[in-house]
Amino acid sequence: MAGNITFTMIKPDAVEAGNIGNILQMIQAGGFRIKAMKYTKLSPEKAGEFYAVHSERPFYGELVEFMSRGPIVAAVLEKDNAVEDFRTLIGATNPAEAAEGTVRKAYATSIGENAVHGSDSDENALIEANFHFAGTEMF
Ligand code: DAT
Ligand code: MG
Repeated sequence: MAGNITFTMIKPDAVEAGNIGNILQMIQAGGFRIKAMKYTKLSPEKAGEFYAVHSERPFYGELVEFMSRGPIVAAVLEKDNAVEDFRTLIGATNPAEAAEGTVRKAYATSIGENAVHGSDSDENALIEANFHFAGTEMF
């Protein structure tokens, strides 16, 4: 059965471009309820840990540098079928391939700087939510 939470980050590029409000608007219009949210900044160590699964990929260093270069908005979102529906809302990793109406189509500038994160499985959604938030910070 599909789970009902996912984890997202509004990435440094979208924060720098002033798109926090626009992206939160799309998320809420998409039917997601905010369970937890914070404005924070990842250290290079934390960014590296979060993306450890990509540590052997050629873009890992660039990814860690990008994700730690400025503040982000981290949030836990609730909706039926949250992981899959949120991946649909944000669109393909590469904005050149993202569908019309998706967050990445609207706000991502490249495959590396693609405005938002969305968990890829129910298992990872829980791991990622707990990586950023204590149980007492989720409502
Ligand atoms: P997603 O964020 O859609 O889940 P992913 O998990 O494959 O994509 O990769 C994580 C992030 O790494 C992605 O949002 C941006 C970066 N990335 C992925 N592929 C890349 C590439 N070919 N070049 C540069 N950055 C890349
Ligand atoms: Mg991913």
